[in-house]
Amino acid sequence: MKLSPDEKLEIGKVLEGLEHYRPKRKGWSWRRKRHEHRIGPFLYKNTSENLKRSLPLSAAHAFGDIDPQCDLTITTEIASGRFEDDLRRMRMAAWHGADHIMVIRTTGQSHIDGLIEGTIEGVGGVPITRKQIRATRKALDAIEDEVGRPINFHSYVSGLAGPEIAVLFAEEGVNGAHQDPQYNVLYRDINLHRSFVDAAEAKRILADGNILQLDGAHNANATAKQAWKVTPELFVQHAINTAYSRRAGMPADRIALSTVPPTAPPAPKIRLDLPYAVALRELFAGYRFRAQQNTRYMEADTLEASVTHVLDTLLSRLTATDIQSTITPDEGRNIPWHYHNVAGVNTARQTLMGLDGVTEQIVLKKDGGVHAQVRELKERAVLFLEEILAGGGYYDAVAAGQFVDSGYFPERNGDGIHRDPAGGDGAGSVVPREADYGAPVCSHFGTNVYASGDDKPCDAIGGCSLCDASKIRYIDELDPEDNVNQRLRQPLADRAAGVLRPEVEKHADGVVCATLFVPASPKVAEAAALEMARHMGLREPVVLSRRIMHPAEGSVFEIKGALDAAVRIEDLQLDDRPEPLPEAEIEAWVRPRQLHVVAATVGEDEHSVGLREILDIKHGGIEKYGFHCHYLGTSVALQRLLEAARDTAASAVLISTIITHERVHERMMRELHELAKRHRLREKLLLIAGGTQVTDQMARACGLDAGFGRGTRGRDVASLLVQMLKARGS
Ligand code: Z97
Repeated sequence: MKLSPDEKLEIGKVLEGLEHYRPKRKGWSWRRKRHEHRIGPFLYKNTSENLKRSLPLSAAHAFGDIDPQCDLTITTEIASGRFEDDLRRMRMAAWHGADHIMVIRTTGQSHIDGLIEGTIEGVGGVPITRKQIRATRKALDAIEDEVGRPINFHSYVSGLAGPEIAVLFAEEGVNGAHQDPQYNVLYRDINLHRSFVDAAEAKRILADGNILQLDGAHNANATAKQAWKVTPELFVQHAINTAYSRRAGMPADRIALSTVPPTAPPAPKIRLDLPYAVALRELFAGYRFRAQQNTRYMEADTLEASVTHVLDTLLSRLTATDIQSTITPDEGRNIPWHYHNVAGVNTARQTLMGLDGVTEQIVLKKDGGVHAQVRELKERAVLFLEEILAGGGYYDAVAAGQFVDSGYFPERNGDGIHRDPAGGDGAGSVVPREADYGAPVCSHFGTNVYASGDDKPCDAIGGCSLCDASKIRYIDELDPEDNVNQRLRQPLADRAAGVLRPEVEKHADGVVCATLFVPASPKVAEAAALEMARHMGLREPVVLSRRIMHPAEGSVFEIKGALDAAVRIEDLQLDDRPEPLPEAEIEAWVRPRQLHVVAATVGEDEHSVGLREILDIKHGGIEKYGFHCHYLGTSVALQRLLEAARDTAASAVLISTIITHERVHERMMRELHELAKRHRLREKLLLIAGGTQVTDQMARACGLDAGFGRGTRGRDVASLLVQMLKARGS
């Protein structure tokens, strides 16, 4: 399957022959770092290889459309609830620089007791099935070819089906996974013993599959009432999972700690979070870090969330993270939409490029305040560990509610999570292994009778699904209603009919978002905003975010609702004007030629602002490209303009005419053309008119070379001048 940038990703092609598809590569990929990397006008210090195709940051046009890629892996979490929608979102995110795509599953899939087949639609995610994973990997294989960089696909190994899920991931080429038995225990009430036994097996499988593991410590941060107070415990959680992973056979560089800067403004974020990050780096030297964005204090305001994200990313750069997560500002709002994903990815990309090389200029103080805070955090973590030992070990500590207590250890609040070691899902399901136990796949922790000689263990059983893909059984979706073919019906029918609908959450769902400011007190304003949204034709409007501007003066609301609008592409009037030439190309042609232009408003027209903006360098007027502009003033006689054009040997005359009563603007244009002809200047001069009521068609009908209306920028005029002068052989 090959993607072409100007064509949509065809889900039909992804599904075609899916039962036989094998991933192109397996295992985790890091970006290829470049230290001294010249890109456009700059020398970068912390970049990786450029992409083959991408969409640069908006400001890039001022720097030759460069798109430097930072050296950190960039994560985004995609979870539309339908895998076929997710694939398009992944492609968009990849074009903006994401190369670690996490697909969150149905809420609480850890509660599902085994692998499930058949894709049912999830609440905020899709359950993990072979079909969904394989389709995703297949699409990502094509997307990574399109952008020119490996893309890591990530999901979760948890719940009672953990080891089975790990096998599935290893078979299908999933590249990264969360795996942490403490997550099962604390957040999903799965039996302690079962969780740790399963974890050893799952970790072994992930290790053999070269899959990067993320732990689950960040969940304490997201759950605790006061996230900055669980910091000592976070170190302990990282340590338990890391030590356990090593014992299960994971190499250090396949273990990534999932960390979150614990606070957000108005807390004094950097003062609290920096020592935390430094202590973590010092304690876990040699391991990889995945810096998750702080979502604990993320409210509905996306701008506020973005600022926290920028500060999080600053910490990542200062304390050497390997993966920067960009969980969208919408995770805090539970509405993971693709354009917020892209905004999150761009926040990280923009921040990291802005911080390029910063550690060569700024060093963290090793003494004083930070040092003392680092030491204190470590001491509290050691005390936490000592208390576990004194209390009889990990199981007893969990039973006693030592974890996710919102006291700053050793202070305690008594609100920690208690789990009975003999209780929870799967309690009593762990049985001792028989001495002649034979594992069904080669990756296995512990006794396996087949693993005796030098041969692969599965040789004894005629191969396993990890070594021989033909052993994998592919089961398609079983639900006759909720399956991809049914769900695609409407979108494909729309496509065939040339119909477009707006989209936010799901393909062509008609959802739109609107921003409304209402000048009243908050309650009145909110009710009014919803009513106004209904007037706009939005069905079932809901307020997504509200911000009081002033208790009496008014509030601003972000509202979403459904708009029943289907637009036929064939009915659209498309702007067929060509894109203006790139700025650098315009300047390179104009500057050496010393071109002159005369300009004025004509007739009895005193409206000079529009024309001045087209000429003036300050707002991007044509002066900027090297045109010598002779502005003659307002209400200038046409005769005078032509004399000035002759005196300066100008290439063009630009007139502005705003007043239109009795069609005076058209008369001015016609007269300019006639007068230039009479003076035998017409061939030498380009004659161009501008004004709010002027159109290109009108200006040409009046004998001029071009006309520009509302919204014209200097670049549009300069570009056309260059093209016309070139065509005349100037
Ligand atoms: C992140 N936004 O980026 P369920 N194991 C671990 C987890 O953290 C999770 C699961 C399993 C977050 C991810 C929350 N984390 C979202 C260590 C989920 C899977 O029980 O199937 O819902 O969770 O890390």
